[in-house]
Amino acid sequence: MRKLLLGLLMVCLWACGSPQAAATPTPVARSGPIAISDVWIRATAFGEPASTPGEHNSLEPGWSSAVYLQIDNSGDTPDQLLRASTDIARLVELHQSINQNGTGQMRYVEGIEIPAHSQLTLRSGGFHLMLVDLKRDLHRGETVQITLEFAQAGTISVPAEVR
Ligand SMILES: [Cu+2]
Repeated sequence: MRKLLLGLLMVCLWACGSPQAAATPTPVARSGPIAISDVWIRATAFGEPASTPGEHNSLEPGWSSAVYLQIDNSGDTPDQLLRASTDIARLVELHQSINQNGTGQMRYVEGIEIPAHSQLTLRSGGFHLMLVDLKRDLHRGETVQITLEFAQAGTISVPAEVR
């Protein structure tokens, strides 16, 4: 029985695991050694289930959502994501989700470092871009343009899929 449960768990881990665990996704944009892939935004449409505990709930007032993406740095020097912007929000902040005394919280960060020859995934429960004061609702399937600004690689504009 224990073996069967373990087997089921393994199947679930494989089937339910994040796609990021697989091969590096195809970049949607690059500048020098920095490549961006798998950019997506959490949908905000009303009536949808609340997001993961500790993460942003689209039903909360304030009209916020989060952007997740993967950054690959194939260069010999570190780079830093400094800022981001988009037409659909008044402000984009760089955030990090942290677990403080058992409760999920977020804090503002000045920049997100991507060390040389490494990849960093902005994901639920970790670093993310916070869209503050959305100008409209975000529906699954649409694409929104996000502009990223790096210390070394400069400005990179990427399409983000609303999921
Ligand atoms: Cu946040």
